[in-house]
Amino acid sequence: MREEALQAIQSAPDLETLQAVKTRYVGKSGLVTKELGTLGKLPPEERKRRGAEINAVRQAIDAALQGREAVLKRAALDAKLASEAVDVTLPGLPLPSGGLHPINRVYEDLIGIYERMGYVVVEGPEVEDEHHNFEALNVPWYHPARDLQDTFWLEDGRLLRTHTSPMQIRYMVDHEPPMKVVVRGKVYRYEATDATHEAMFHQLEGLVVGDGVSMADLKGTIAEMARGLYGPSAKVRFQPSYYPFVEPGADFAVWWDNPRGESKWLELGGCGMIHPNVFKAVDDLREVQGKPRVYGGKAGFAFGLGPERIAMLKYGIPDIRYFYANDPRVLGQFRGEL
Ligand code: FA5
Repeated sequence: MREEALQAIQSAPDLETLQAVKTRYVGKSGLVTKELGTLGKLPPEERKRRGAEINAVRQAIDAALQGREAVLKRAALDAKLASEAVDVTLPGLPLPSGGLHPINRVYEDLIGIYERMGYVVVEGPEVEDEHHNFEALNVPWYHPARDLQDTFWLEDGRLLRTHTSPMQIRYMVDHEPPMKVVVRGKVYRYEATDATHEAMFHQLEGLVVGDGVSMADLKGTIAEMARGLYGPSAKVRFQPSYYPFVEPGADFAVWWDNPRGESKWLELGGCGMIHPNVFKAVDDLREVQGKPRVYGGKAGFAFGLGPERIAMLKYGIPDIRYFYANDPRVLGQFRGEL
């Protein structure tokens, strides 16, 4: 029986068969167990000898079962691992990827340049009140400059901001000089659209206030931005211009050296030295909030520009309306690259 059992154990091909063999020999009513049951009928001398004999057989069988079980378990695990293995050489499933909108890419470029110069980046409300959008910026209601920026009015008397300049007021009311800030965000104008004008577009506003800030600082800052955008030989041009909230005021353009041979002056935006009336309006608002008047005797400059113009030239987009028409043929060209 010993040889027969050991033979059956060694040749069991899997754990199930091994379990059956175990039951057959050492289970409750297995052959070895039954054999032990017969001991009681033997005379004492015989019983001792026979008992030792059967126990030896049982120990041999138990040891063989244990050994075979370990071997089969190991084999089962190996087979499972092999069948569940991931083939890392298979090609992956393609993931559809989005991309940064061209305007956001231009913002990233511009903001990177200003952050390196130590500017703080802020945003602000798109729904504004008349006081921040016009009044405090030295544009009283009767002033003809209001016609320069046609306005979307809301029913409650508020409006969609026509430029990012109201954030100059908000930031100065909340902070004390010195300060270097850029504002990014959407602005809205009630005007007919064409290839270079949209009713919703973006601006980047700059504001610097401190002691002895000068026009030279303003020009140097715009020149630094131009070099950041177009390389060390970039040129800038300033022409006198009128904005009620600055004095003197100027428009600035950057020479755009285009490899496609379309080089030209790119009219980017307006700028100037902050008008004393603006500082006064800020201090008036601060006083209402119980804050000290701190802008008397300060000097500062501000500028505002439209990133759409930069993006149109950079990416060769001929019409500003393509940016916001959500045409996948346009936006698809910017997929994946960041
Ligand atoms: C302003 O909005 C002033 N707030 C800029 C400023 C800030 C001047 C601080 C002085 C000091 P303007 O209306 O020129 O200025 O607009 C600024 C820029 O926005 C323009 O140069 C142009 O690049 C862009 N822009 C103006 N109107 C549109 C439009 N309809 N569509 C697309 N871009 C526009």
